[in-house]
Order: sequence, then C-alpha cells, then structure tokens
Amino acid sequence: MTDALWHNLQLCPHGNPEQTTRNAAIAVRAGKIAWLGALDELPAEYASLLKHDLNGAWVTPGLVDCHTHLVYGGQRADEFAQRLAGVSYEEIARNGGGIVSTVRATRATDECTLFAQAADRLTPLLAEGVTAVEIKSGYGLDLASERKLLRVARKLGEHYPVSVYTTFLGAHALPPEYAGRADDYITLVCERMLPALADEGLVDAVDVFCERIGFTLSQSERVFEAATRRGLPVKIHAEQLSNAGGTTLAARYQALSADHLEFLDEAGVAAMKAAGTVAVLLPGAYYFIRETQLPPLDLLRQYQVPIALATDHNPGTSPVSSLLLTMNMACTLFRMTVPEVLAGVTRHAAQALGEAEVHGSLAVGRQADFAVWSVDTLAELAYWIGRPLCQRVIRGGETVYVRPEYPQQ
Ligand code: DI6
Ligand code: FE
Repeated sequence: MTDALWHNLQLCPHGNPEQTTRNAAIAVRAGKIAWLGALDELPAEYASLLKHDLNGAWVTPGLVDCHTHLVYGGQRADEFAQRLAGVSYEEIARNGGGIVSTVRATRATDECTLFAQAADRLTPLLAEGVTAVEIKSGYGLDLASERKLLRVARKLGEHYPVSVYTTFLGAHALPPEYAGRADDYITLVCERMLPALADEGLVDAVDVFCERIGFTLSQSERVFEAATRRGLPVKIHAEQLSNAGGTTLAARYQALSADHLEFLDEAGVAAMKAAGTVAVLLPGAYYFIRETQLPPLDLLRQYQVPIALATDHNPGTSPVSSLLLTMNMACTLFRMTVPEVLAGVTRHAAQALGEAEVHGSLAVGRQADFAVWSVDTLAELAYWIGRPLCQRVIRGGETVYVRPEYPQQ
C-alpha cells in the first residue's frame, strides 16, 4: 500500500536550499511521485489519498553515499595506534600493512560473516536517510574473493531498503602473491577477473587506485581499456597522496567521477570539466589520515565541476559510517558551503553514480525515495554532530525507517 499524500512538510526537492516550498505535499502512487508542490495547488484527484501529516518537517531526496568500501573482514585499530605513534599511512602500507592486511582478513572471512559485518556498517547510513549507496570490492584481490565481496554487496541491496551500485576495484592494491609482478596482476584483473565478474552481473562500474602505493598511469589505463571494451563506466581514486595524473587519464575515459583529489592541479580540473567527470571529495579520509593538503575547491568552483561528498567508509583511512558527519567535515575542513554539501550528498552524488535521473532529486515520475528531517533549517543537517536528525525514510512510497519517537505509519 504505497498510495498516499504526505503533507504539512517543507520541501527541498533537489538538495538546493534556495529552491524550497513551504507547506508542501507529495502525492505517491504505486511507489512513484505522482505530484509534488505547494499544498494549496494540490490537484483535486490527489485530495482523497490516505494522508500522512509530517508536522512541518523538512523533506529532501534520499541521500546518496557514492563512494564506500563497506565489505571487508576485520578492522585496523592496531594500525591506527601505530599512526598515532607517528608512523605514516604510506609507511604502514609499504611495510606490508594497510590494504593488504585487510585483504588477508577478508580472504579468511566467509560470505555470511562478511554480510553481517557490512550490514552493521550500512544500517547507520540508512538511519541517516541514505537510500542509495555505492560499494566497492578491492579487499579480495583474487577472483573468488572479489566475487565474494561483490555478491555480499548485491545481497545487501536485496535485504536492506537501499539501492546498491557495485564497483569492481580489483586494482586497489597488489596482492602478496604478485609481489614484484604488478603488470601480471593487472593482466589477471583485465583478462580474467573483470570479464568473469561482469558476466555474472556483479559489476556496475570499474575503479582503480592510481597512486605511488597503488597502480601506475599505464596500469590504470589498461584497466580502463578493459572496462570500456565491456561497456562499463570507470572512476578513479586519484591525487590522494600525490599528483600522479590519474584524473586527466580518467577524464579521457569519460570517468563518472574522480575521487579524493587533494593534490589535483588546474590541468586536472580542466580535464574533468571537459569530460563531465564529478569530483568526489572524501573529508573523512582527509581527517583520519591527518592530511594537510586541501583539495582545490576554488578551482573546482571556478570550472563549475560538480562536487559530491561520500564517506569513503573503509577500515584504513575512513572508518566513518555517517554521511551527516561527512557533510560537517566538508564544511569545517574544506570550507564548503551548506548548499554545496547538500548538493554533494544528493544530486551531485547521484551524478557520480551515473544515476542522476533516478536518485538525488525529487520529481514527478521518479521513485518516491525521500528523507524526513527533525530540523528547523536545512543548515542543521551539516551543523549538528552525532545527533539523530532523520525521523523517517520513505523508499518506493513505503516507510522503511522510523525513529522510535515518531508515529510508525
Ligand atoms: N584510498 C583510500 O583511502 C582507501 N583505498 C584507497 O584506494 C584506503 C583503503 C585502506 O587503507 O584499507
Ligand atoms: Fe576509497
């Protein structure tokens, strides 16, 4: 039973606080938005729908977390302690820790356990109004283990009220059995893993960690070639620890997004603009590794590159399960504005997934996915820290989450 009129609400349909409607309503039929706008303009045909009174609460599109690594085994609190004692993230990685230590733990963890652990990381996001999430593989680094991660990601989307977009990140790190043979590993990624996983319907996009502790430009390009041959869109982890030029390469492959970008230069920004590539900024990782190089916000603004934000949830550099905290960090650490961070978790995040027509904006004909917020002003979404603000989440017209304090309709 999804037909209803949600009314007595303040509507922010595109995640833009300059485009809002007071005393608004949303009419839902068969899980889709049939009409939305000011209540006093409601067409008569919707007046008889079952009514839900939201008591003046704000409504935004369901939020989108467009970059996560939610599925992995174990945790890295010991490494955190080492870093507190002064060892850098790169040093730990070069000494056989870092991503590869999570790969060992992930390979040793069965699919059921991985599912349960990933679900524990996902549910706090859902309670914050997230209705679409991207999940990367990249902690398996062999065919069977990467398959296991992508299957868990798909299964999360079947068991939880969220649209899951999977990304194959086989080129995340060099697995220990390929030490000294990075080109051979990339051959495995391109010729065996990617085709097999794509054939199984497990891959929506392909990503590469292009970095001095990851893969080179030419290795990244081989992965992009293989993805393009398969008709799969690409994205990139680039310019996180140094300027390796990955963004410009990714732009040549019309990448959906280039992510991290602290060391991005003007040529990279211009390449993104020309290719329509979204900049995905990850303030959780910037904060957690105590980075000091800020992403080039002024250049991204000047070139009007759409900026998205994501948690980058992962055990090494961003153990963050809050998109609201991520918005706060983007304001505090990156000096982003409230309109920018709201766009960053709605329409720009949807664009980074190549799903701008489906998520991140509310319009007639779209699936009725929206979040209801207990705030007086939208700026509060980026302002409060560690406080539950979402009172209700509607997905496909159904209430899929309600805070216990609110009516369970
Ligand atoms: N960049 C990151 O920040 C994560 N992956 C990546 O390519 C880190 C992953 C990890 O340390 O486990
Ligand atoms: Fe990442």
